[in-house]
Amino acid sequence: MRHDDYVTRTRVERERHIRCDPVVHMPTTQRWDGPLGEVALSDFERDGFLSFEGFFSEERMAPFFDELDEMGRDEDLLRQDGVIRDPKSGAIRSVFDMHRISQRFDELTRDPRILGMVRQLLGGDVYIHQSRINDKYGFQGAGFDWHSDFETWHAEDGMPRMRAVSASIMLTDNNEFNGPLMLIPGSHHHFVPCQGTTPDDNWKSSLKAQEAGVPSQSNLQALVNRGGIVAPKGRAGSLLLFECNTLHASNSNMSPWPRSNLFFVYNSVDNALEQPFAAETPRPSFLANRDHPEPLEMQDPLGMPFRRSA
Ligand code: 6CS
Ligand code: FE
Repeated sequence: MRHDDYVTRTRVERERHIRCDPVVHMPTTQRWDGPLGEVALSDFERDGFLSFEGFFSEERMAPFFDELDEMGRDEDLLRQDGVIRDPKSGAIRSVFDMHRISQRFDELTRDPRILGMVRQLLGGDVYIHQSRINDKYGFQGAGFDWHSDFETWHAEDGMPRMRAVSASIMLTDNNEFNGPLMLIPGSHHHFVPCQGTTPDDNWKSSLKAQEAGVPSQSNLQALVNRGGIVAPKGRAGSLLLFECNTLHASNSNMSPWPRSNLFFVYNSVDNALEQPFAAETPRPSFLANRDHPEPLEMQDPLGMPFRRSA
């Protein structure tokens, strides 16, 4: 039997416990070897996220919109498995594998500032575990229930350790009305096992509305009592980095304004996927990259690869 520090999806509920992995993985001697200073590093360690308003200019984001517009008219693309539609309205909810679909998005995964911060947090080379856009159209975009991404990636994809970070780039403004991401600061320090086994092919429904892998209300209550809830907002081009185990959720979009966020999930090359810990079969590759992880190399925004220093 494989040892498992993060047992979850059991028939009987298990108790929440403190995580068994560091939050910032870079060894202390090289901790400052990157764009994040000590204050930012300790904020991330304490809260489980960092938010950067106006990280990219709105002009820098414009070509990404144009490309998305084009994709929205590409019928072949829209029929692929990685395109998830809202069960009620039929509108696009998520498009997975953005970095494989588009070179422009692929290059953005290697943005030197983002990659520099992520390498610092994860302690060395990283690759893309998952990429996606979550769209919430005005008046109709549905929300996402509370969850830890790591809980799903561990249970359903076999991600062994908490050593991954999501970079969420706001492609539209995120405000209090259009369903911004909400996080529970400090929740990443705890692992909350979830009750209920994983159904076969769970992803076919979980990406529309999650049922397995949602923490109990008593655990959510306890963690919110300690950390509260925050919803970082900002203009298009703002960035949020959040730790893979930070509990998060979002409300539906009741406003007329669309909310579209891009997510790149970076995983350490030393944390490659194994067999799922709590599901029969691994999920498809557009949800969980199982290719031999090639470390990402920084790419300068004008298209020139950076030379790696030793
Ligand atoms: O199942 C997943 O991998 C995804 N689902 C959610 C609700 N968040 C993260 C991830 O994209
Ligand atoms: Fe999530």
